Amino acid sequence: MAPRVVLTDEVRDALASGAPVVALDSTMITHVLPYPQNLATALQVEEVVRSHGAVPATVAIVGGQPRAGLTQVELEALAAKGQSVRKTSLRDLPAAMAKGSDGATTVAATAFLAATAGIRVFVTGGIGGVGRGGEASMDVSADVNVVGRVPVLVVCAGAQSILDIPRTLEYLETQGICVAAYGSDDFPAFFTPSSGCRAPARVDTPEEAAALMHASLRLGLGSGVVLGVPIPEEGASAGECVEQVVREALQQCEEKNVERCKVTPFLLEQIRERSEGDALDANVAVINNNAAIGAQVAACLSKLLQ
Ligand code: PSU
Repeated sequence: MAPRVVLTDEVRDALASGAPVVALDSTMITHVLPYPQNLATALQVEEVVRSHGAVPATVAIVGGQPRAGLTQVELEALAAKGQSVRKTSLRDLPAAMAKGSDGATTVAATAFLAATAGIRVFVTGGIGGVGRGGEASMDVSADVNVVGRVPVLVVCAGAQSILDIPRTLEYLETQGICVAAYGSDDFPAFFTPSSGCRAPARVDTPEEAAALMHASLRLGLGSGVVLGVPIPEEGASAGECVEQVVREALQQCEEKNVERCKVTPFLLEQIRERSEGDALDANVAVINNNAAIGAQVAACLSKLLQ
């Protein structure tokens, strides 16, 4: 039987020798950033990971095959195809494989495939969570479920404030997922450094973040860790502009009594229409920053695991 996740030689060798490896998701490339900025960012993020001493492994489904580590030609193809590549969450993996199609992996699918390949650290932009009105619509991303099932540390800038962050944190708690904020007491909300919700734990260095994951592995919890890294200085003002749009849109929803399940789509549409450029700048700043911190955490963790 073919290996469950096909690795590049570089990723396989790094894992075999216990060297640090960082998984990266592909939805960021196909569904979040536009072409050609998505390609430039994907290449840059891999370079950031390398410059901090880890091997990058972008995860995607290519021709029905789950992969960790893509060639530049494959990254270029994925970036050019953009949203025509299917956004592939956990439930979509069997169909993508059976049909031999391409798939851009979400946080849920990437975390699962990374864990299957033996990769312990995964860097992304933002995680999915409980949607506004999710208590009625049951709009809960598989992201916050899968991280409860696989031993992977997910480095992200939190969940966007278009989601219901207090309920997202509740859900993470129910799943027994260790959640920490990096250099902050508050859990971040992607475009803004604070969601207004306190994070259950705080770490201030890559060593401390790696120690959390190491403890979780030693306990055999079987679940992952979510590390929320606030948006860095260089993306902060663009992020604040997007956040302002979200706040105004939320106000409108309240005034117009918009049905709760329609709030998230409305907010997303408002971000797209009113602050696309700022959202792009903020996304790029976030992903590069997360990659730098994630690679340092992976390097510390690989030492602890030796
Ligand atoms: N939120 C973000 N950025 C993202 C996503 C969500 O701020 O890129 C993407 C990720 O791929 C995430 C997915 O895993 O959306 C969640 O989608 P859903 O809610 O359908 O599970």
